[in-house]
Amino acid sequence: MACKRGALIVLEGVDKAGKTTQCKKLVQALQQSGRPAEMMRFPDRTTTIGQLISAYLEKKSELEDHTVHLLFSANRWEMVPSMKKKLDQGITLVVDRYAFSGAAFTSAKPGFCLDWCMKPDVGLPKPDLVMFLQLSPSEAALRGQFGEERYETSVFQRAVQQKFEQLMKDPSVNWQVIDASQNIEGVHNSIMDHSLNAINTAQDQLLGELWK
Ligand code: 2DT
Repeated sequence: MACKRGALIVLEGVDKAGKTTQCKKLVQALQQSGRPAEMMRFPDRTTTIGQLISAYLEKKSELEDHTVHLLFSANRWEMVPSMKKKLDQGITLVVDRYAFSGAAFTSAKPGFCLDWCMKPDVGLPKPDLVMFLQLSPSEAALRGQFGEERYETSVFQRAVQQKFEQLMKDPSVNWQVIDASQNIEGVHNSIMDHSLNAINTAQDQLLGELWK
């Protein structure tokens, strides 16, 4: 490594937990403190694969459940070369959803097991830190109606939450649970603390491989 590598930091959580807001604030705060950082999100709806996923989520098209699961995974794999390049250049990547959403959402559908759902993402760049923004379904409901996209119902979100809880039992991943019921600044401060730790630790370590 010519320069110290950036950290791969992921934010996960159920809908309304504030992931996107917090990703943006984290990137801004890191940049302001002189640490190169960029935001990414999955699905990345800008690529050809991402457009197929986006049409499915907007209910403009139907896709078979296994097929769309593999497309979500392919949408991560297609970004891997550019992710590795940026991390090598010392840029910290702050990612809004990753393979954990992939496994949690599909395995919440009938007929899917978590193990099968994790398989296509085995070997992806392993996050140095995964923060789960924890918000109870009742608190999420207070933040307003769900949107119109596929998966945006309280019944499905509860099933997804249970799958996330199973994924968080895996000690090979650096999970940190963040209380997302605090105000925006409070949540941000916790996220910033964990992120600075992860950035310091990651710079002297090789990037790992997820679930391997
Ligand atoms: P956003 O609202 O954050 O754009 O998410 N999803 C996401 C999956 O089912 N599998 C995946 O691999 C990922 C990354 C979660 C769009 C929806 O897509 C779901 C919500």
